[in-house]
Amino acid sequence: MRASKTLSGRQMIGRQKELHISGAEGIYQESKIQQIVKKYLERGMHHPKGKSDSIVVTAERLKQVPKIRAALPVTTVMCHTTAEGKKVISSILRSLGISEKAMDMASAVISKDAMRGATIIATEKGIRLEPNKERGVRVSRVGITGSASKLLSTRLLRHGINTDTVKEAMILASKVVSHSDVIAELCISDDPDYTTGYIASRKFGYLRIPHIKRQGSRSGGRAFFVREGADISALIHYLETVPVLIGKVALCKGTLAIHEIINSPHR
Ligand code: WAQ
Ligand code: MG
Repeated sequence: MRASKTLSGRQMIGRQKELHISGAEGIYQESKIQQIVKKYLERGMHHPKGKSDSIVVTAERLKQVPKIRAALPVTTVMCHTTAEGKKVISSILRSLGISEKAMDMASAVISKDAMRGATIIATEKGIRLEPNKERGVRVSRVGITGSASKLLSTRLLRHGINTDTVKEAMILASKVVSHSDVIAELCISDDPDYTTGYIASRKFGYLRIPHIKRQGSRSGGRAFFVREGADISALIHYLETVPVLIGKVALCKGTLAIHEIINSPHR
């Protein structure tokens, strides 16, 4: 589903600009489609970013058998302010070998107008690698099996975080970092009221970061940090079109201090 709004103003005579309001994707059994489309429409119609004037829903039958991948373990980093949030981001990304240049590029892209998709950034040189810089790369064809979804909900519930937002983000991140060329994903919601973001990596799992941005801020986005020399079109093909189902759930560890996480990586 993609919901958007057309902006036209005096500054844009003769041109129109599309503002991305909301998007969602998943893999579902045929019997669930009607229910899901209803939920997606609801989301596109009532969004804190504003009123959409176009909602496009596409349903496709999968032509490939989905690959089964494991979910990342979920941990919340202890973090109480946006200032602390900034420090947490740099220490995690630094521990993953991501350069200052690459971090600066990610924050520059994310603080601009929200893109529909994600930017791809080279881990050392810090340059952007996605071919379409306005749209970015949109991860799609990712879902979770029924049994894994139930177990995940039970585990998240113990920590009071069993929401669609957390589940969907963790499922997406598990697909993204299952590709060996992706070192990490940084995500900040573009929803003005949602101030918890995350960094996902094979090394540390899915690390939720409260206060990653100021309340009320409309900027947000995703950055995928990739290994130098990665085959970008193969990566984009995997992220956008290869169906992946999360079939195995990992531990949900609750809240930990940053030094506890960095000193005992998941793998
Ligand atoms: N593929 C690539 N980029 C995407 C996708 C996608 N499927 N969906 C969203 N984005 C990008 C796009 O630039 C959006 O503007 C931005 O990410 C934020 O998307 O555990 O809700 O859907 O509590 O607003 C994090 C949950 C929630 C943290 C993130 O993102 C937690 C969220 P949103
Ligand atoms: Mg959003």
